[in-house]
Amino acid sequence: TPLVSVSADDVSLHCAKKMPHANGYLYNKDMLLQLNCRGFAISQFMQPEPAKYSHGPSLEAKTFIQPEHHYYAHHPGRFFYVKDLDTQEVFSLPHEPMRKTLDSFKFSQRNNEICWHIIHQEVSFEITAQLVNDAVVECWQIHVVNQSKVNKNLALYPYFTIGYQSWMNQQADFCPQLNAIVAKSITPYQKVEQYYEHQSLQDTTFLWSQGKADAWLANQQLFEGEGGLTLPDAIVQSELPNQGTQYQVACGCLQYNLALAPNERFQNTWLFGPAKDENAIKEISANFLSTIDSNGKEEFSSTSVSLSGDDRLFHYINHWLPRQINMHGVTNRLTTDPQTRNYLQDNMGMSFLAPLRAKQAFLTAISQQHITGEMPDGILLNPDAELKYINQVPHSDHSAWLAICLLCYLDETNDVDILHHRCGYLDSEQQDSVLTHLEKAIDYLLLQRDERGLCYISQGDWCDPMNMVGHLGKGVSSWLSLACAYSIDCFVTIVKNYVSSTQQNSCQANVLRFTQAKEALNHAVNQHCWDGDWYARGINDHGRVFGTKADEEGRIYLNPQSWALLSQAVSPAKQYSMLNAVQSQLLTPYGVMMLSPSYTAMDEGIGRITQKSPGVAENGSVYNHASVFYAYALYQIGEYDMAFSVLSKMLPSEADQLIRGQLPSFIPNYYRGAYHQFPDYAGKSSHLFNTGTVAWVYRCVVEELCGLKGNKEGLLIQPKLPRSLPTLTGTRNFRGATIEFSYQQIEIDETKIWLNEQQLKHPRIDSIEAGKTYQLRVDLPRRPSE
Ligand code: CEZ
Repeated sequence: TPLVSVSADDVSLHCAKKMPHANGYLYNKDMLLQLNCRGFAISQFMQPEPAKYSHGPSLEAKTFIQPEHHYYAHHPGRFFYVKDLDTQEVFSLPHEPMRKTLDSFKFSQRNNEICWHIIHQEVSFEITAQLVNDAVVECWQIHVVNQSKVNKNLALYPYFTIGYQSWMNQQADFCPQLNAIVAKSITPYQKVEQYYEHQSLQDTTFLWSQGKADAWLANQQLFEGEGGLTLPDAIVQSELPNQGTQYQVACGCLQYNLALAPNERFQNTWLFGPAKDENAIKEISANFLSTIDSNGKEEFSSTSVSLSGDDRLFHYINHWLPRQINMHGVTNRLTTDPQTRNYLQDNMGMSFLAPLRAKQAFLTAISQQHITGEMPDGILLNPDAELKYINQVPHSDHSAWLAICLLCYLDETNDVDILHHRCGYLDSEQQDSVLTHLEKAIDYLLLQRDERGLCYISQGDWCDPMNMVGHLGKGVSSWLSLACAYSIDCFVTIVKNYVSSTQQNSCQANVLRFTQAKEALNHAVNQHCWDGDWYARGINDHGRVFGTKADEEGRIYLNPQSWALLSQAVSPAKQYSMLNAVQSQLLTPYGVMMLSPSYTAMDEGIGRITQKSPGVAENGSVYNHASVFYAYALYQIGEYDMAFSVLSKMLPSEADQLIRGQLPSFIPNYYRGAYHQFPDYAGKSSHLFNTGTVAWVYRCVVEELCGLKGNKEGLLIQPKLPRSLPTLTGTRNFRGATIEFSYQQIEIDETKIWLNEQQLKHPRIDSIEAGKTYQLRVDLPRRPSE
């Protein structure tokens, strides 16, 4: 068997050791469960702020989800110890904590479940984790089958981490009425008001068993004894001691003694999660059988693309990309105050899968715009939500995303009504149409420019940690200036395509003014930020242009180059040298780095980004969100081969999967960069599946590669196949219709298009009818090889 196998239903890993961090995730709107192949788990739920019910062994910091998560021996997990009662041999599943080599191992991510299929000493174990739809609880099932020819006497012990819950109060016990281990705690607080606020918290963790266990233990220290996790005293003893805890760390461990004749099977189900109290546990367990359902249930209608052969990129696009986008849309990255640019871009992705949901989100965001036109740092999703972490730092770019994301939504849906929808403001009673909100956003951006006509960066733009370029109020961002120009372009397209001609008249003055401003922005960037072969990243408070040849570190940044293509700031001659510079300085086997060389020391004129480890995150990793901007931009200028290659590198290939260390079931936010500085680490996945990348990948695939992009009249047809793909076939769902397409590159001079066997004069399907299926065939002239 290969190390990683990919089938229509799953992505599987066949070894627990070669890719120890390989992981998968399950989600529903209220929770996220990440499971790594060896049994470690990260689980979070919303109440409504993110919270945990399975903790580390000591007090943990509360923070946002981090890349390159570190696993350690006592890391929370869901494990099953197994003891052969005849030989006394003990091993643990799926791999941790004992780390014994098992006869066969398979870890699979499926749409609705994560499972392991393990065979050891002629006993097979199938372990499945699922989320119960719309409930905050993990559902675990095991099937044990004796595959040998002799009787097997086994003891099976699920050992689920509860961990350190609270420095004020924690205790755990077995509750016979519930048939569950119940670990209660009190979330620590000091202010009286918090006592009342905390009334609704689910401070109890429970492990409920469907079948009756023979013994139990809820005391972590007693569980380990002197043997530690690799051979816990409690497992060595013949029976768990049925003991709870008082103000000690809890665990959920149950014992089942199994006497299995050949072919005999044992099965059980456990529920594990948070609850308010015993009554809640009773209810959850009583309901689980009737409610168990798929997580991330396909409530979206997705476009699928298929390619003959089992290419990983296409497999990802068909099976996992919509799921990853939906996860962002449904969980809001497990925050109650998503960063504005993330919220808008995540919902740009949702425009394809669940347009109503996307619309609602856009309106929510727009209603929080300031009357000045400024979009806030963070969108509050409920009345009690507060701006936290990075949202307390002023960033300058949020207003630029409105027109960009709305244009995509309009192209997909033609929902022109949204432009007339009236929304309020965060700080004013005034109500205006969405169209006016869009104008205000651009006006705000235009106002925030310096005497050169470049946009102030404040304490960051798209790049969060670029916080000291402009904190004194002078520094400017070339990227934001270009993004502002591109945003204007999107606005103008919105007006041209989606505003009725009568109303266009009232916008005309603004369209003209904005168009001139766009030219001025592009001009200013060319004048002040062109460095001979590429664009600099900005000019800081002290007047230093950075991201240039003069810099030893951070000489070239990717984003200004990509967005100069999008905003059409770059002339053909400049474009040539710019693309060369990107290819020669930023390209690695794992994708395009965000900047290079990575910073190795703090630069107080740039900020926190230069303090991040070199090659990590914004400091010069292959930051997929930045890469996909580049891919999208390459499609706009006709560089289809390069664009496709950038997209393909977002997933591990068979050749480099050991270096990347992850499965091809999601695109991570980055792979380590600093390719020339720290080659030993380059290519390693961050394993973080929260990323603005995926919405853009979807756009790249559907609108660009497949070339099926909506507009006011219908669907434009302009496939952008790379030379490496002689054919492409697939299905696209669009405004309720189904388009079955089939493209080929052959020896002809001009593109020919057939719709339901009729040749089309224009590359467009007009007046598409919902419910209908269309057959689209396109013959494309094969381009000579380069
Ligand atoms: O966070 C992302 C942000 O969610 O970084 C992107 C930005 O555009 C996204 O909105 C680029 O900066 O250092 C920080 O403060 C950053 O905020 C990071 O945490 C970064 C992480 O990769 C988390 O996703």
